[in-house]
Amino acid sequence: MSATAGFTLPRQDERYMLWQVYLGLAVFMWGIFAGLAQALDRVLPSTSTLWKLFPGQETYYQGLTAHGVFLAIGFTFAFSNGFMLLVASRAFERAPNRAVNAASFWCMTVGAVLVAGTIVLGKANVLFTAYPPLMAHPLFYLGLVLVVVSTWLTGLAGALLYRAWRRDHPDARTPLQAFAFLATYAMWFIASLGVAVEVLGLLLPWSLGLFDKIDPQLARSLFWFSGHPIVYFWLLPAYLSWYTMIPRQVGGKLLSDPLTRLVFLLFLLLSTPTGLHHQYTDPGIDTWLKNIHLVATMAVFFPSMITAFSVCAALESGGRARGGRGWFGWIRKLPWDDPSVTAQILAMIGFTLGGLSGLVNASYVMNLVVHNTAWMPGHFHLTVGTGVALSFMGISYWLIPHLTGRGLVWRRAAVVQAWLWLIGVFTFSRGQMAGGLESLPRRLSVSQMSYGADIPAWQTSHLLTGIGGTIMFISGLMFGLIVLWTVLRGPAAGRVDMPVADAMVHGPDEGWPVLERWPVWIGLAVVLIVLAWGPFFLTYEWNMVSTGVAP
Ligand code: HAS
Ligand code: CU
Repeated sequence: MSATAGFTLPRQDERYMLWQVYLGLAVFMWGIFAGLAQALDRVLPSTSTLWKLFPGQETYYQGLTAHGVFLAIGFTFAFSNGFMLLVASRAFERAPNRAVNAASFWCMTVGAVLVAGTIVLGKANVLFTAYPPLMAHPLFYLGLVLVVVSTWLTGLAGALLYRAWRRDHPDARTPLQAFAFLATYAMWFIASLGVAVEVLGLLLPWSLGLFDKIDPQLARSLFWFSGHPIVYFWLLPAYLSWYTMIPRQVGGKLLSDPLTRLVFLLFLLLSTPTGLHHQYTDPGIDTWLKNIHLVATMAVFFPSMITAFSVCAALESGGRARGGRGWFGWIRKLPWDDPSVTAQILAMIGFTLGGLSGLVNASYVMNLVVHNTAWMPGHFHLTVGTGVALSFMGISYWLIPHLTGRGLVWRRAAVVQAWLWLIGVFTFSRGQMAGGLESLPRRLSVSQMSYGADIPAWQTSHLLTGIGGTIMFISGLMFGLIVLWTVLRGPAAGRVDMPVADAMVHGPDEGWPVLERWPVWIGLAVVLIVLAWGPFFLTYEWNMVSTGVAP
């Protein structure tokens, strides 16, 4: 029984959440289809025919835009909105404001249609970073605005829930899952202001012809203001599940409730002052400032290390409660036949390597070796492509039965699906990373490249990337079929409970009261951002001119 089993959410409210999850999953299926084209581009000898086979992807860059935007922005945001708001509503035991919840759903839907439509029509071949001077159709930018506004509305729905709940519980500790929601969406709201200014102030008016020049360097920097914290906006819903749900699913306990809160607060504080680690090689930005962002990046590594330790402890408590003995005997006793658990443990294993490769990226000197090479897709398919995506698949394996009342079909196939994803991504990322270390550029069509096709050091990389990516596609397709069949034909098994874990060593009331003081944490987050980004914006003009970047 979950702690919130007594509370039922009105069906209509749940429906908006469920449909937002469905939308995310539909976009996911389209995104992995685009991913297959990317994988085949590495191994098929030619070229133009490949891109004719995939509708809406007549060129490599159109396909790569679809792949990146659908998966990194559409799938993650929509899934997170639906899942996180459900969790927060359950934790607060209240229905969210229906109009706000509905507005979030409709903004996401209309935004997704505009973004996907412009990409498919070939009017937005700008990749997911949308760097100018590449220009997309104005409707593409408008779609992006709506998608981001949808996340703000979901955040607002959660904040309203909190306000109402606090009125009734002036002295109580916020339920942990709701706390995680608030930290995640507060972090993202502040962080997303960079990309909001970029799109509304630069890209959209420029694409409408309101001015004919744009400053690519300023646009890039505004993008990365949001672009690093966005990775934690993708990640934190998975962390919420790893901390507060997986322990219950494996029959164990969450290590410490206050420590978990501290971790989410550290992300609120440290996610945004880091963005310049994407711009180590950019001109016109002082090295000392880049190094400040480097230090903040190393600091934001820390809460993930706490997570690794805490989640391992929780898994161990579950394995031991199930009779596991000895140093490693508990691992075997984990419920590996449960696809939701297996997918998420394998996501953690993939993410461990992704996180470690992030250390390489963050280190200034090593970054110069791997920046803009195929190493990067190796890194982020282990992080967002596995730590997050495979976790979301694992979550779906209980979430869809929970919301539809239909039992999960083909459980064994679902377990195989999770393993296949890990095998696929390991093969893929091994290929990409090895290629990157041999200077293979990223964002390059291998089947169409005019040089380097015969470089021996790249051949194994292409092969592994092609094979690994294809395995990932097969796994993703299996996932889609399992979910679809569950929704359409799953046995009417009744709703499974939402898992909510109890704490092992420290309960909610043992934490410092200051953990509940949102103005303190949000204020501190803003101060850190001003310290890390203020000098950049203040000296921007002068730096550009004095270093010869701008006339
Ligand atoms: Fe990153 C580039 C640095 C995390 C995604 N990153 C990217 C890009 C993406 C991305 C998409 O400093 C490319 C953007 C583009 O298109 O240009 N990244 C880091 C660092 C971290 C990090 C230091 N990245 C992420 C996450 C992502 C993500 C999370 C998505 C979700 N990344 C960089 C840098 C660049 C970069 C540079 C720019 C490079 C360049 O030059 O362009 C850290 O936050 C990572 C911390 C993670 C860990 C792992 C903890 C492990 C855990 C699991 C434990 C396992 C258990 C299982 C419990 C320390 C929590 C046990 C199992 C049993 C069975 C017992
Ligand atoms: Cu980053």
